Amino acid sequence: MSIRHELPTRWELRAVPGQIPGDAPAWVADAVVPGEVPGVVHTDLLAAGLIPDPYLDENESDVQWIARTAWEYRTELEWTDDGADRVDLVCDGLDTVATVELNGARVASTQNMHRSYRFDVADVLREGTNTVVVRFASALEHAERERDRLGALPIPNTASVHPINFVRKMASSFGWDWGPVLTTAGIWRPIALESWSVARLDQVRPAVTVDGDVGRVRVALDLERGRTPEELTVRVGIGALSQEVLVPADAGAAVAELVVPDPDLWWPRGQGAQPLYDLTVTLTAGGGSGVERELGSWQRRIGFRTVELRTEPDDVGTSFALAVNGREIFVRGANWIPDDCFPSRVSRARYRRRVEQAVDANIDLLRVWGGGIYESDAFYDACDELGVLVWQDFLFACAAYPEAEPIRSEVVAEATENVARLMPHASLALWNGNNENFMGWHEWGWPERIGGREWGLGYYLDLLPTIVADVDGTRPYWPGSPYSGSMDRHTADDDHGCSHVWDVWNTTGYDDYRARVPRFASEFGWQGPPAWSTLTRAVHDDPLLPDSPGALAHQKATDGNGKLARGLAPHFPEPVTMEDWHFANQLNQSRAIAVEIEHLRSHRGRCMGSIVWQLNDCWPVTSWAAIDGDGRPKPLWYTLRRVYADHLVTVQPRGESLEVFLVNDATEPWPTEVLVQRLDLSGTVRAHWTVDLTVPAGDKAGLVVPPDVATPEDPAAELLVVSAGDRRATWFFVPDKDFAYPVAELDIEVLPQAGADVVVRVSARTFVRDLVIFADRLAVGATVDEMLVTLFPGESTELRLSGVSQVTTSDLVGPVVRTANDLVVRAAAPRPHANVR
Ligand code: BMA
Repeated sequence: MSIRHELPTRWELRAVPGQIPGDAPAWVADAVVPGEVPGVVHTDLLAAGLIPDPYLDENESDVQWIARTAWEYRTELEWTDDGADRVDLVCDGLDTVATVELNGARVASTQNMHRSYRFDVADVLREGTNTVVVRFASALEHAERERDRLGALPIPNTASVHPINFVRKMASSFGWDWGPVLTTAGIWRPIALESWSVARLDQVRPAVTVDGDVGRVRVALDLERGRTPEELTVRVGIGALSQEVLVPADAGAAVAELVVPDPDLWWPRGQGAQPLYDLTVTLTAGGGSGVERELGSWQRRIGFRTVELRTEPDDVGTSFALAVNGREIFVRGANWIPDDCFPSRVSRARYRRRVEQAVDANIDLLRVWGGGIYESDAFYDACDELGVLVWQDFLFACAAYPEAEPIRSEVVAEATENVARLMPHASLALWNGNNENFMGWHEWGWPERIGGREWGLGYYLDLLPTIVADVDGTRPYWPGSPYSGSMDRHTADDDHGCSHVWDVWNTTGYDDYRARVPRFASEFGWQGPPAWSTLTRAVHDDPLLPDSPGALAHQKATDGNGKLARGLAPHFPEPVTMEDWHFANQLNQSRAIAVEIEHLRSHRGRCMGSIVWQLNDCWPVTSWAAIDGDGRPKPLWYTLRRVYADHLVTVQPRGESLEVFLVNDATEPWPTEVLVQRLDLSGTVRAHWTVDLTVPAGDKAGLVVPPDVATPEDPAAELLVVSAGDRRATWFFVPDKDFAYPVAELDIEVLPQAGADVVVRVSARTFVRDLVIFADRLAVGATVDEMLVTLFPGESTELRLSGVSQVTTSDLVGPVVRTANDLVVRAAAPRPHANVR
């Protein structure tokens, strides 16, 4: 039986003498601190109190020396020979350029964070006490040496200055336009000794397919043999079904197939249920002689579903749509980045929580972006259970990559391993070759800089699709995000394949989202600051301003604040105070993304997906995220929940007209009465129109609003309100800054408490738009169930606050309670808070 013996979790960590840079603090030479495994150097030094928290203020710059230091992890382990044929040291993840020594003998050297390693150490392991040393060289300097040896290739010009493309390590750890430069090292995933005899299960690859009413699981597996060749038995089972295969003594692989009649199908959330089946594989010896010995076993949960990427020529260009169990779905997705700069501290519970937050915002797909990592199984487990499809990038982002050795072999090893590792997950829907590297070629002037050299194209068009087909064979592959289906066609061609829409944020402003109709938008985003309590936990500038030093250290985008200001100016008056800057930019972020997603969904059919940049953050920062680095939802998160709901009502300008679109992404038809009203700010109906209709499942309906309803008498003081069942959409004829907002008058009442939550009733005496209660300003752990509520005079809403008690109405004033009104009408008035400038 294969037995796993975890290594101690407590190691000793020290810097390697002679490999400490001149700018390191003096204590580094002598310090020996506890090294937590799994873990990394930064978190160990932080736990030991030797470095400041790099997430706070400008501390990031004080810890840069760590990346140019070599680090040694050392531990002792007791070993008693258990008579096994083999004892392997199994490293699930080493970050990154490491040598491994056991009792002074070098057993291995590694240079890839994205794969695991297994070394036969039986010969060097001793009875009694053994010493394990893992020494990490500077990955940054390794990358620089490889760059110098092979010749530089383009890197992400706006995101990092380091040669991320010359070492197989999480690219964003070298800095990104939302992330700090915290290039760490360490034993970032579990490490153990594994003893086994006769044979062990190596790679197990379950290919799950559905054929009519029949599910099939074809399990291909590789075996590693020990000293004595023996005939073996592989048994594959799901519940009462099982299949046995005899493996001859000289064979190193086997295939077993299970046929499951009438399996319950796995669906993404909103489309059906997520039934998962336990699949077990056991390996035994001695079956023939009657004394069967179990050598090893493997269990995973699988789901039965088909997934296709449909890219067909059509009258527009080339479609791009995911179909699950034959049903094309409009993807309501978000991009996922590493949830922490140090992924070793992302627990199973934190993964689960974050995926739940995605689900609660009606997200049905997460794209694991190529500058991060192949996530831990805990992430994909949560996605399997909660019905979130996963689009997984291979780890190539915004750079040209060498195809020379040893990088090429590392790419083969990591891709093969991760395609196999992630195969059991029903949620995994698509493998994608790279992030924006084709944009680099078509839009960032790479051809001139690269000349005739290799730059990764061979990976994306040849190597990676071959690995996906050979190892898995059930999942679609697409070469890049974005990619229009051919290198001869410009990446920015919206009529073909998937697109990234970034010109809008970078330059043109969000009204321009409506100028482009991609077939599938796999990235678009708008920045906003993190929650106030997150920002003020991380940045202690006094005064705190958008461009005070600590705040700027938490804004990594090129000219990020300039883009925020230019993106705000067409919509809101220039903010006077920091508090207004914060709220205005959070609100503007929500507005921008609502414009794009409602636009994309109104083109359902031609466009079949929206993946907003980005769901999460890896630290507290002003970024495109909907959930900030402390896990708090920004106003954008509430907007995503609304615009990604199964039923969407939206008003869209089309030519000279206004059109109401009803989009139904549920599985049942949507019969509804649509009421379109033009109202003034007192709530008086100036014109109205009603229609009864049924929107089929997976479809949309468009209704041109009659001109008398669509045409305001006073554009600055009227709006359209469209109601369909419990859905309501608004259309304003002028931007906020030109709207005749009244001073918001609200009656706020804290209702008698029932249970732990506090319920607040807000009644409007005037028209108010985008009412928000910032619960985190009442208590750092507090949350609110809804944001951005629009009310007419006489209307009220009840908001539920969790994680806070003892709220009184005197707490519920600015800046806890905000509305769009007060950004506009009070912009010129004298303010009690610190000025922005
Ligand atoms: C996209 C992503 C990231 C980047 C984001 C925001 O290009 O692929 O590279 O962080 O834009 O600029």
